[in-house]
Amino acid sequence: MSDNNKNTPAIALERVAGNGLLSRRHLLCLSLAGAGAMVAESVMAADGPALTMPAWSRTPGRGPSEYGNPSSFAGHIKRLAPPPSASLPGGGASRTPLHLLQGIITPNSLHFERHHSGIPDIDPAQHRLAIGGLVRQPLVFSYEDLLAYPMESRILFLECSGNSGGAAGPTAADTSVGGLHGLLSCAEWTGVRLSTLLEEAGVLPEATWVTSTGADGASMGRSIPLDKALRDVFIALYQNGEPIRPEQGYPMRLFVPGWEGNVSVKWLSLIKLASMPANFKDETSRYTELLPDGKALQFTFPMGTKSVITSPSGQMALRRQGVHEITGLAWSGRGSIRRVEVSADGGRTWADAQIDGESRSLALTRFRLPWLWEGAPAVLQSRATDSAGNVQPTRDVFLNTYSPANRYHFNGIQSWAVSAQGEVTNVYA
Ligand SMILES: Nc1nc2c(c(=O)[nH]1)N[C@H]1C(S)=C(S)[C@@H](COP(=O)(O)O)O[C@H]1N2
Ligand SMILES: [Mo]
Repeated sequence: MSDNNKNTPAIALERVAGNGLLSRRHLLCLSLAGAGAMVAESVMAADGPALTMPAWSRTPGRGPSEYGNPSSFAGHIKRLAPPPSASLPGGGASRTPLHLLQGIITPNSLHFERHHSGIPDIDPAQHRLAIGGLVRQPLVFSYEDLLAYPMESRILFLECSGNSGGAAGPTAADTSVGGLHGLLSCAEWTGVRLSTLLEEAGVLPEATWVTSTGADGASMGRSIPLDKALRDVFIALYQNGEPIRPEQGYPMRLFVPGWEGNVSVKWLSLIKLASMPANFKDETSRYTELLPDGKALQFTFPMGTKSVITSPSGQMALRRQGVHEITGLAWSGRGSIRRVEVSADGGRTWADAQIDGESRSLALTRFRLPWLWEGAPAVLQSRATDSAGNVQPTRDVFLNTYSPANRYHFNGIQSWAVSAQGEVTNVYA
């Protein structure tokens, strides 16, 4: 490996926007462009050990097990969970460590959690799902009953409408992308279409709303319009191939694709057809945007068009100059992601990022773009556009639309500052 090109790329780099953003075509040959050279040199420097057979190659390892765990060296990859609160038994939230993960799928153990009254320990043999209200024939289903229905699987994101609320606050918190935006996860959910069960119960013509209630101590309930319920809502029984976790609503939860997490009622036990919303506590006192005049919007269901850079991101540090991959996640509650643009100069100039794999409707989408960091301060941003043409707003545009006290449905552009020393911090640009 040549020693004269530590920080200077060996090939001609095509710059596509200010402050070092490079063409997507370099994604395929980042190592030629200098990043790999550094890695290879560190192996050379470590010389001896790299050429010796390590201890773990000289004896048999541990045998197979019944249920696997991550490597003990990956034990730092955890949900960001605050200490339990005495005033809210079982309540609170934990966040997905978005900065420590790759791809678009959230492992089940790291799916974010939001509980209003803790996780009930439900015996599926005793759990029932009742369907009543404005139906011809009220029905009751056991878990076994539901397992016998035809199922379908979809990769879908779930986001709390309180996610990123901290980014609407007056000062930029010193936190990670998971700490700020981690009430967001994406999984392959499998279950039974609600329309199948509603057809069996026979929806009466007066019915226009579907209300659902969970079996947790909070009896959390929400209402959704019937047309959405019939379009794509389902009762999720599996999460990434295994039965859904207690944290996610075992043995069954409502899953409402693209809509604020709160309507996807966990530990689902009752569905009632009605001619109007039930006006449950959680749909009247929270979860929608507070306006400058003190009124609040009623029922903001779909999640906004949004993206965040997950690396480099808050509390990380760039340890060398040279080419880095900027990567992050984009999503929209109104369709798929058509475009993600990235800026390294605080939004003055932008370049199109590469969408990784296919962009799925109502799922997280991963984006990537190479960036040449030559030691100058930078402000990294991303901006998503969805298939319906909605463009993610700047933070200022979002804040000017609502009351300064509003913390729901924040989807403004996130800025990460990179200092001359390579430290990455959350900033308001
Ligand atoms: N029964 C019940 N359903 C619930 C909740 C709850 O506390 N109880 N929390 C809601 C909220 S606010 C969100 S954001 C999502 C969180 O789902 P998760 O914990 O699987 O991530 O579940 C929703 N469904
Ligand atoms: Mo939520």
